[in-house]
Amino acid sequence: LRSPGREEDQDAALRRAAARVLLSNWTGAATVPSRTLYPHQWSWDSAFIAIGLARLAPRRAQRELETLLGAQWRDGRVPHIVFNPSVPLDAYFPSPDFWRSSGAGAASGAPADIETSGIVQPPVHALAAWQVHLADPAESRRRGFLRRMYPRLAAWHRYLAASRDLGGGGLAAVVHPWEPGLDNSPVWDAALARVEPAPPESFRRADLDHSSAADRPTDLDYGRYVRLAADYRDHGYDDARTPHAFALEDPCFNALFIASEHALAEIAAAAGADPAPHRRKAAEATAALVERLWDPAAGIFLARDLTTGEAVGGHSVAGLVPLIVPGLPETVARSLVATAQGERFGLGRVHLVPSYDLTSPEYDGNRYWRGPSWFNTAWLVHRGLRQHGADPAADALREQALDDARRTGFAEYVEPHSGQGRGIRRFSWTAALALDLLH
Ligand code: 9YW
Repeated sequence: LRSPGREEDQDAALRRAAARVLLSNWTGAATVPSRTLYPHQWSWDSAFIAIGLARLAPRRAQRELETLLGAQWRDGRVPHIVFNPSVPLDAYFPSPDFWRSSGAGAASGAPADIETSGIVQPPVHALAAWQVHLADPAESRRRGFLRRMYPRLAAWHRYLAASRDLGGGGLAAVVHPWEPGLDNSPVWDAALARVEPAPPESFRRADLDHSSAADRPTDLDYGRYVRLAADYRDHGYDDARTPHAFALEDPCFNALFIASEHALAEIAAAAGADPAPHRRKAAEATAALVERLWDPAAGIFLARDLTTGEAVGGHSVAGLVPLIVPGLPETVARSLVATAQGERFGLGRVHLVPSYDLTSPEYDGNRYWRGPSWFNTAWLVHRGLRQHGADPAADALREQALDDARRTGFAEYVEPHSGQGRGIRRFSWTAALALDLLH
């Protein structure tokens, strides 16, 4: 057993180490997920990073979100990557010359002076902005942080609620496997199999310069990612005009939308606007989430493929994330906790929360989102467990996340059974979320 004094020392050392990662990954206006593998600004990474930075340097956390929202398109979309112009084009693929956002034309309203991608990532931003505000409300008010963020965050949510409701049922669809943030999850396999891959010689993967091929998506996955992104680009990133070959409603993406919509209500009230429309939208989207994606027999939320109209059968950590939704029916929450603790996710018996069903033949404990445990989804499940009163399970998950972050040098993900680090190290959101959990 660790003695209390020793525990304090360890926590202080971890806090210093996490701070060092964030400081060294700061570029002057934002934080890169990793200096080597991901040398630009990523959308949902920045939201998680801001949540951790708020514990360290609240003003810098505000800057992180301001920089991201500064690259917002006129249609409201927040791009999944904001490119750093001083990084060489071949450092990351797909690069600005692939996305061609600044030349995308007046209709999409992409900024003319900043290069971005054209797809999105999960909307964690309002949730992050509210936490950043709460970390230092006086400084936030002095800088007019919420007043400046509110219209941008509201436009981002309107884009998702209007242009992305491709199923017409009140949920937002993702149109590329990079959008839900769980790139190569087995959940996308069947939908992706219908996509004709771009020829392998038409692109060069920069990710393999920095990470082991066995831990990354395959070349065939990449061919399909490239095809889908190119089709969207060639239709001017116009959601109504693009014949989306890939369109799904993802439970994690929509749960984060709902949690953020609740935060947006708080932000609206603090910024002198009316919170009521946001509370209404959050309640409607919660009802839609349960009605369209909850599978009571499986005890988990399932993605819905809008091409076939069918639920996608696999058990992914994305299906547990709705635990963070305030006002989720208690029976649903209880069933989710039981699923997390059952044989498919082994909560409390393996490291963190595996990204995919441990009992499935598709499970691969090393390969990215096909099994490994990630710190952002562990942080979300931790938050959900707390919210629903499962404190012993939340405490254990918190302890383990701190331990795994320390042991692995802030790995990108870990193998669930051994707890060994996988992917890159000094990964920003791992450090940031450790800082938040330490608080
Ligand atoms: C890629 C930056 C991003 C994360 C995603 C993760 C990965 C990009 O890295 O995607 O090149 O594969 O899947 O969730 O935001 O950390």
